[in-house]
Amino acid sequence: MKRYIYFFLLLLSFHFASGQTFRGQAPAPSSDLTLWYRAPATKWMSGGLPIGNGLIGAMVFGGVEREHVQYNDKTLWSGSTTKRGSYQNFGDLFLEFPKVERVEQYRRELDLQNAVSRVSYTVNGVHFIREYFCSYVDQVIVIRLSASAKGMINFTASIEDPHQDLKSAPTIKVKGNAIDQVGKLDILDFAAQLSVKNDGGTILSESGKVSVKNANAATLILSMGTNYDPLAPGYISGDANLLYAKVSQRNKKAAQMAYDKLYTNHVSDYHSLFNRVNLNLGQTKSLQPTDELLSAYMKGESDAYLEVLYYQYGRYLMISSARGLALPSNLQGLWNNSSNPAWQADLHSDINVQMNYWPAETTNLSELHQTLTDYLYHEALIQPSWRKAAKDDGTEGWSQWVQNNIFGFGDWAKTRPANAWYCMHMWQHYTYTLDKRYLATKAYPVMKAACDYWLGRLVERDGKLFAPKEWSPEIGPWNVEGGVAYAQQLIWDLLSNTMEASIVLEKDSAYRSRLAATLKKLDNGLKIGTWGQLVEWNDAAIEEKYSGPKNTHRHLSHLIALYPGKQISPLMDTLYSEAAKRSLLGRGDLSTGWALAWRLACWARLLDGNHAHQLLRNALVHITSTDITYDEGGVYENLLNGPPFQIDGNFGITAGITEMFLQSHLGKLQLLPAIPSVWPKGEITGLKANGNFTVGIKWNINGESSASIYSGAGTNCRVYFKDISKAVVRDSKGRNIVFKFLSANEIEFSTLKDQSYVISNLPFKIGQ
Ligand code: FUC
Repeated sequence: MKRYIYFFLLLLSFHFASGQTFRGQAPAPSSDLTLWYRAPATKWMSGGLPIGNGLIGAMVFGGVEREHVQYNDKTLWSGSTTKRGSYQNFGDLFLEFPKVERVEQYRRELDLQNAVSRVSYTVNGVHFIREYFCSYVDQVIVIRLSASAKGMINFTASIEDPHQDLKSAPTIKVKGNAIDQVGKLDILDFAAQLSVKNDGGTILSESGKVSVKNANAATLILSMGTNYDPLAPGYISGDANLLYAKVSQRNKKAAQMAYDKLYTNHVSDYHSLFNRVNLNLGQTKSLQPTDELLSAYMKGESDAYLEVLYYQYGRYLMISSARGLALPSNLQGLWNNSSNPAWQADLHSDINVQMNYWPAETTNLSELHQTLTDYLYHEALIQPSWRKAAKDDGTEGWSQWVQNNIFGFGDWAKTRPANAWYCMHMWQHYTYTLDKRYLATKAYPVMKAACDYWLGRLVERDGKLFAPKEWSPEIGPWNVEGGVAYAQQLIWDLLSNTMEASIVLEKDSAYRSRLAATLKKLDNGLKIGTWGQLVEWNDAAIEEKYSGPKNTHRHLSHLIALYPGKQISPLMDTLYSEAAKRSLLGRGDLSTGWALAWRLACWARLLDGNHAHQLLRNALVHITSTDITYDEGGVYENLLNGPPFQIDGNFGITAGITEMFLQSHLGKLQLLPAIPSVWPKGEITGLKANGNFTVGIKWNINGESSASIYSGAGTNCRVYFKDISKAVVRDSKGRNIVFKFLSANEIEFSTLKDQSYVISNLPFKIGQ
């Protein structure tokens, strides 16, 4: 018996991983916002740590004897303009190290403040550090291996391509100190190159691998690409040779640079985006590894540290998966280790692509939104398939499908109102930036073409206009007549915004009158049903059958008007907001990952911070299943949302939390609209609001609360805050600014472009 106990205690004190024992606990990393672990990842989906530059990226496992870095390029798709295909794993880089028996002080981390992943450990008194990052500036993945003693870096690098079953399999060849990977999918050429540079010691290439012996340090550069071109006819430009030349040129350029230079290029570029928003919820930095922190959080034993980490993780993931090319992040952002991932990791448009961009404007990453808005522009107006889809529907403009590959091919089903949903993004990019040139050249033409689609498709019944043959994603029957809230609300939003855009641009007044007349007749999708709910289908029999108070379906398609739309708000009309609340209560607080995020945002829009926070708690539940599950969601130990991993949930939660601090969809800044009682004190800086305002807010239930507002456009500023009457507004020189009372809770003052203002004396209360 004693022996068993001894063995059990021994098990507790060591981690075992592929033959090594791990002992001696590494301290927490010094950087504040870091995901970290005491053992290498065993599973890609739940454990890997993602790095990326918006276009290419990798998942790092952190093995000691065998490192696995699986890499991706957002454009690597099988399929074509006529075949769905799938997003692909690009390849796997392996680094084999000498066998070790005892590993001490092991730590694997993802430093969100610098966008660097690290692995560190000690073997026989020598401390090894590896750093991994994906540079936007230099367009390469960089891996640096170093040690505390000279001559200790020994490894063999190799690359595997997952497409060996193709008729003409990709080739992997060693050329000097580099490994080339070259291949072709259905229509796309791809190429990658890994170069290895040693600092001291020797380097040798043999049998398809590159080995470094007794070096002081080594730097690996991985470059990759495809000949995908979103604007080219057929989406391909240039041949395989040109592509290879570009990829190896990029590699050579980076390989010639000192590691420190690559590192500082990367970190300063990343800081220019990431550092715009800072969140403090009074948390204390956790000294626990992230998996343990998650368990502690679930037991209610940790403070808001994990919430802040998770919030900023959404911004990190966005910067890492949505930059540089007119192609939105897909269902998995850009990370994928499979040739057939769930839903092909496609561009799913009945919620998912949209949700990927929910935090773009509000969390001050507006330029990243262009990876979606530019994509919409060329798909809607330049490439042929979306316009053909509209013609096939017997109308003009553009339309598209639920499942989309990157070559304009779509299938499964049309989700026609998604064109209006997408246009909400086109319009929001304008309302947050007030960039008129963008509105005139990009957004308005796309919006107008979407209006053309609906002007030619709406049908009249009893004096009201309805979208025919509609569907409420992804619930209930197809081809419903007589009004589906999802479609009606979105079309309402599209027509209203397009009218406003034409006013801003002072053009198309006749067209605007047409839109106005249509809007007047349009059923606006807001109707209250028998149990006080917001009706999802006007057809009473369908509504009764599918939308009972006990239906906990994941989609909230009929609540678009509440979030992300702007048709329903308790500040405008409590009749509809109460109905939305009924519907939301009916749908419940448990669902798959992304659906928790949508619920969270809706509760924030209903100004219920405690309920929104409950959804955050429900989203921060540790999941391990990698199967498609609709009823329960949460996060893996790497804090990616699922199951299975689907990145929209990460983005949706970040966007939803932002709605708890600041809302501006009604044309006024609603400060602290949904703060839960567990956050009595805090500060957020750098959020963006409609009207090109940058807003920071500091609150304290027992002290002073204030807001700082930077006016990027010099427009009037309206501020909503309960009992704002005693507020004081000052400019940056401390001069009092006179404001107008619009009500006891709302003030308005004029601003000068590029000037800052501080509102103090805000009487902050929970549920204010
Ligand atoms: C929609 C959702 C599913 C999943 C899929 C990718 O169909 O209903 O839950 O997120 O997209």
